[in-house]
Amino acid sequence: MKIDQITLYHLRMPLVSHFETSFGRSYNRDCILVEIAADGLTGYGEDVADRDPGYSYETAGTSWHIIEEFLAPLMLGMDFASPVDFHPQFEQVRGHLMAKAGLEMALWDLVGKATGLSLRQMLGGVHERVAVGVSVGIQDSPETLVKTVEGYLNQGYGRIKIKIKPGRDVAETQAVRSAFPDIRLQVDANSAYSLESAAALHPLDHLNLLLIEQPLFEDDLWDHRQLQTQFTTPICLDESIISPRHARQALDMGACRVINIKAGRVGGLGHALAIHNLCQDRGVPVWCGGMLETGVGRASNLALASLPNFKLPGDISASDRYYVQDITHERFALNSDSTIDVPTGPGLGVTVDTDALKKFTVKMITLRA
Ligand code: OSB
Ligand code: MG
Repeated sequence: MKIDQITLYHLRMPLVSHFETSFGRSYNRDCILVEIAADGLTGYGEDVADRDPGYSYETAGTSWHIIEEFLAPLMLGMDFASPVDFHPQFEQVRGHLMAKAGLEMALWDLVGKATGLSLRQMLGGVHERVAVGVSVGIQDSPETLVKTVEGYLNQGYGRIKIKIKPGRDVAETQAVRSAFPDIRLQVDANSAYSLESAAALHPLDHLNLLLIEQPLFEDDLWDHRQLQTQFTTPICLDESIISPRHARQALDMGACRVINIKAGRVGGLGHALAIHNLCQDRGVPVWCGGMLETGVGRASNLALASLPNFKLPGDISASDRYYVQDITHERFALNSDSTIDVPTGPGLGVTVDTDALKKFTVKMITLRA
């Protein structure tokens, strides 16, 4: 399929409630929706770079620049037989994995629409519904956190993740664990600790957590290995795993026992699939992370999480946990067994609501071959 047009939409969508992590508090969520056209068909992808460089160095602004100046000029006029042909063509542009992943997702959607296959079928997913949980931001106090968690448990979420940061970690996690002794619980520090300051987290090792996510800095693979030797709870890496090579190296050195896979973080679904396969071969469980996606990115996450080695519930909550109004006509709802159905239509299996798209677009550009 020969790509003849690429349109970028910088979106800013109000969140149902603010979301606070160790790197800050957000009331809105920005991203770039990518629309590509070929053979009279349109494919959509979500570039998950946010407004601020808090989770990673990439922002909606850097993505815009890299796509407009470098990636789109390469992609326009290119002929793709399969989405797995994407990555080798863009290796001359270093890094900027979220920008690449947005374009690549749009290509999977486009090829799916051309062939009639759903993304789940193209990736080799085996489940029709996937187990999900909810990621709970830092709250004002342990008491409010317990109340917020209770609300999500009442909605039917079977796995809770709480965000932590230095000084807002052990008391919070203990409060949730004593209020709900049997729930599936995990924590995420988003790189807020050093090997030294992470000593404060030792009490967490006795709270029966599923995992401790990304305690140390993104480029501290070796220190994560040192920390893992001190904890019986599995360490899970998110930010540190930016490619299949990083996944292999992390497993080789024992830096983690679980991997959170986000297609956006690793440059796209092709690399996400490669990391899944590597972990499966090594008996290492993975789960699907989230970036507060719109319906477009959520559809992609659901398809990815339907692969067999996604052994732990994903950060893929129902649409109403994030947005009153989404940019897709489809909304995703939680089933009573804490699962969400994987879309079945061609490609991502979602349709874009053009009125909502207009409403949330702060900037737009169309590029042609
Ligand atoms: O670290 O997993 C993370 C949201 C934005 C950036 C990073 C992270 C998150 C989440 C939310 O934890 C997951 C979701 O529900 O989409
Ligand atoms: Mg994380």
